[in-house]
Amino acid sequence: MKVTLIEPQKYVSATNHASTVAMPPLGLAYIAASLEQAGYQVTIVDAFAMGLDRLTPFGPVFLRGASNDAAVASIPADTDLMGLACMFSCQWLATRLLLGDIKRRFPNIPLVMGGEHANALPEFSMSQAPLDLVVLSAPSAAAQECGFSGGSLPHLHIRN
Ligand code: B12
Repeated sequence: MKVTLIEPQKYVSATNHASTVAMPPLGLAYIAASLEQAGYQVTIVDAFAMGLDRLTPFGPVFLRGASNDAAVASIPADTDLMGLACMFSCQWLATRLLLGDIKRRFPNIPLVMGGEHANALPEFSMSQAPLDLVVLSAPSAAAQECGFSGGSLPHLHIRN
């Protein structure tokens, strides 16, 4: 099974130092390692790293990273599952746009989200974006559950 993990552009506020530092996607790296150990083939599309010097105005702030079009174009056409994280709720306004772009390009491929914002507001997130699954906890176990078709899936919030 082929899984693509996507790191979106990141929110940057010129007046907030905590948002201007480089933020390597450690969470996605953990998920990727766990999936690879379980035998999945993983591709990471790191839109933030693909455009470190690219700042795009987004309301009163900026987004740093490659465009959503470039990120979507980097997703392998034969992927079986796509996942990304939303760590900060302030990031959600931008991330939900990327989720829409991904789903328009891959309407039949399951789209999964994890991370702190997803855990805090799973139903709200699913109401605002075309997510198929939200991972609630124990993400390594949950990420592996995404590939299973039956049985108990205690770590997932699934669209009915
Ligand atoms: C380190 C940290 C930072 C670092 C970021 C470092 C980095 N590399 O990303 C810095 C200092 C930059 C930072 C900044 C901010 N932070 Co901060 N930060 C944290 C902290 C303490 C740990 C995050 C972390 O790296 N965890 C370790 C990694 C390995 O875990 P992870 O990324 O969460 O990934 C795991 C899961 O989420 C999941 N997962 C991740 N991705 C995916 C993908 C899929 C598909 C799946 C299935 C699962 C999955 O699996 C991973 C492995 O277990 C958390 C608190 C916490 N305990 O989570 C707050 C936290 C995320 N931060 C928070 C906030 C509010 C901020 C700021 C807005 C603060 C501010 N006012 O400036 C800024 C925002 C920056 C921005 N760009 O706008 C809040 C977010 C709350 C929210 N709902 O928005 C948190 C939750 C703290 C809190 N309780 O308030 N932060």
